[in-house]
Amino acid sequence: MATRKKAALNKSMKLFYSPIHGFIHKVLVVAHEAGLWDKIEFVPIYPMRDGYSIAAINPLHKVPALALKDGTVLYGSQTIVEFLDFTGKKKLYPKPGPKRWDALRRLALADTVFEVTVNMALEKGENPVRPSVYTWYWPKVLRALDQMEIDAGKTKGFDVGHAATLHALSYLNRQLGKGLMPPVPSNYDWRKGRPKLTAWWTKALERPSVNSHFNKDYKGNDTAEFAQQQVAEVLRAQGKKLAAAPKPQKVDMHLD
Ligand SMILES: N[C@@H](CCC(=O)N[C@@H](CS)C(=O)NCC(=O)O)C(=O)O
Repeated sequence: MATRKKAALNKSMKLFYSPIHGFIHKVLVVAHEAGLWDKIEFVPIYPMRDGYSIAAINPLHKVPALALKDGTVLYGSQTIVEFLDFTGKKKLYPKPGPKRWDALRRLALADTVFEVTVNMALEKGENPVRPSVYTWYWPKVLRALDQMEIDAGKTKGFDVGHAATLHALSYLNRQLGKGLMPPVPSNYDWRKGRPKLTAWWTKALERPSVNSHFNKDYKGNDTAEFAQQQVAEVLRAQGKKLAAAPKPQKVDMHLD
């Protein structure tokens, strides 16, 4: 039996995600922290490239999505990280009480920074660009970064809110590097004037769960053909066939 096939047999879940260089995926960080890395078969999906469709198993056609052996598919990164933490070492969600509410607040803060950064990056490809998208979203990012600076000075340890903060900051870095639109200054550096957040970020980059993928090129198979085979496997586990799936959309938006 081929080595990849053999290795795949030991995996109890498939994680559909986009291996973007320089991006710290909170789902990957949590999977690693939970001790589940080896149980996962990683399936690259680039939802905005032709030929990659996950719509048959996730009606939102979004990544990340986590498929279990029985064909159950979890989507929404918040759902997936809670599932992974619960299934694994159960350490990134403090027990109900002030610490947990604070971790969840920071999770929401960071995930919204990620979401508005995605929206700003997508808007860049529009013609004409609606400047209001930027004037509305950018102040949210600035206020959130200031809150992260306060949080960095107060919180200890590493919880799900921290994983999400890495996710948001790394994605923001990537999009700032590619250039956003005014009023986002060109060469904006969120580290300037935020020494606690900068120190926290630098230290967090040393974690094995971050090293596992940060700034590493993806070495596995990331072809559309492989992705569609994996989608078909999930459908088979659900007792369905890929032929019944909606056709991939024609894509004219670009984001990575
Ligand atoms: N709220 C979702 C957001 C995930 C998300 O924004 N995924 C983007 C990755 S860039 C995506 O798949 N976009 C494709 C699309 O919207 O069609 C989560 O946290 O999982």
